[in-house]
Parts: sequence; structure tokens; C-alpha cells
Amino acid sequence: MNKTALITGATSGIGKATAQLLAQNNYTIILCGRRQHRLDKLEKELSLITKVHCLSFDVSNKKAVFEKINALPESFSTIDILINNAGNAHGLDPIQNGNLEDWENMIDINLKGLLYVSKAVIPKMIAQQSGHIINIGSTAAKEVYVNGNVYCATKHAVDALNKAMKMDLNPHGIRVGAIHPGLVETEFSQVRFKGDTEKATNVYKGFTPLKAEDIADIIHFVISRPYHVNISDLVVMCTAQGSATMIQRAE
Ligand code: NDP
Ligand code: 8X3
Repeated sequence: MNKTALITGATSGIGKATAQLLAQNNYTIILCGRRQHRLDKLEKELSLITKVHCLSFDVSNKKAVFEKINALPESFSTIDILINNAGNAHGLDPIQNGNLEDWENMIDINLKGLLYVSKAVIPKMIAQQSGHIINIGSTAAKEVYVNGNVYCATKHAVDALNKAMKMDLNPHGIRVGAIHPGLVETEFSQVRFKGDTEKATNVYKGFTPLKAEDIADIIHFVISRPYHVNISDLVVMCTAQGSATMIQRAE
């Protein structure tokens, strides 16, 4: 039987590319995101090749998270794979100039949102005594960089939660692993710089960044290993990146 993957942040970037790749590989897909029109468009595209269901909710709204996930139709209610991908950076400012709303958004979405979705899905996996959770961290989960403060803190927390989930869910046969990408050219920088396209495009100038499809490919590899193999922690950078902040750019 086809496995079912619930993907948060499926309306863009890494989540969307992952949904497309998993659909091509016969996974049943539950697409999550806030932007309904994008969910509808992707559902139309993917339903030509697999079974798809959309859930539109804000991961930081705990009531909506539990209501939507608990009301999944019977044919989508067995979740084999949870991809905790929704998230963004909001701002890139020194801590003393940080915007409180940006901080709250990052903590509410990247950290609390990941927890709410996990809390809604984990009981189903425990009942099944199987499942696989992929947490999307970042190089910002492993390193701190200038002005990255709260974003890095939320991603360090994802790294910690990934390790914690792996231990707590180990007795239940549930696999847990994190993938920590470096620079991936998606809408991420548009969101970080609040629509300032020049700043956003400059992030990826002079080198070849990762593409969302590169990370989707790795997610597919990780979840398609035999059951006895659990890839628990993976850092992935583009070749031009030596660390979170060291990048070889052409002049
Ligand atoms: P995008 O901005 O392209 O995609 C972000 C996705 O998250 C969108 O689908 C968005 O959907 C969803 N999302 C954001 N906020 C919420 C919310 N409150 N509720 C529900 N969904 C939400 O960025 P990426 O694809 O690059 O980012 C995906 C993940 O990868 C993030 O966790 C990010 O931190 C991480 N990452 C990204 C890197 C990069 O360089 N791009 C590098 C390392 C990690 P919608 O707006 O429709 O709700
Ligand atoms: C996104 C990559 O380098 O902007 O997590 O933190 S970075």
C-alpha cells in the first residue's frame, strides 16, 4: 500500500518540491500551508498522479492544527511520514534592534508550530507502532551567525527537539531524523527581507545555491531507506558554502 506523507509548508520551496517528488514516487500526500489558492493549484497538479488531500492552517494556531489533523478523512488518517518543514526567518537584525513581532513569529512558527503538528500526529504513529518524522532544521541549527540570533535559536531548538523525539519515540518503532540545509534559493529570503527583492536576490549572487529539489531528493532518499535504517542528522550545503557564513562568490 502507498505510504502517506503529511508535509507542512507545501505551498512553496522545499515543501512544494518534496510534495511533487513524493507524488511522482506514489506516496499519498497531505499538503499543508496557509495559502489556499496555492494548495488548490498543487492539489490539482498532483491529483493527476496520486491521492492528495489539502489542509489549510497556520501551524502557530494550535486549535486549528489539532482540529484539521484530527478531522482527516479515513483514507488519509494513517500518517506514515511527517515532514516538519513549515518555517521562515523574519528579519536579520542585531539583537538590540530586533523586532518583537518577528521574534514571536519565528518562535511561534518554527518552534511551537513544529511542536503542535508533531503532538497532533505522534499519537497516530504510536497507535500504529510505526512512522517517520523528518524535521527540517538548518545550518542555523548548528551554527550561530551575526544578526541570526532568534532564527538560529529556533533552529537550534529544532535540532534539540529532533534528538529528543528520536529518544522518546524510539520504544515505539518511530524513526526520527533532521535535515539541515544551507542556502537554498526559495521564497525564504523574500520572507526574511519582507519582500525586498534586491536584498533577497543578493543572498544567492555569485555562486550556485542549493535548489529546493536538491533537498526534496535527500528527503526522498532518507524516507525510502529500509526500516532498520534511521538517518538521524544530516547537514547539506552547496559546494560554494564552507560554513553558514563562508561562501565562495564569483567577483
Ligand atoms: P519558503 O518561504 O519557500 O517556504 C516556507 C513554507 O512554510 C511555505 O510553504 C509557507 O506556506 C510555510 N509557512 C510559513 N509560515 C507558516 C505558518 N505560520 N503556518 C503554516 N505554514 C507556514 O521557504 P523554504 O522552502 O526555504 O523553507 C522551508 C523550511 O526550510 C523552513 O523551515 C526553513 O527554515 C528551512 N530552511 C530553509 C533554507 C533556505 O535557505 N531556504 C535553509 C535551511 C532551512 P504558507 O505561507 O502558504 O503558509
Ligand atoms: C536558512 C539558511 O543561512 O539563512 O536556514 O540561516 S540561513
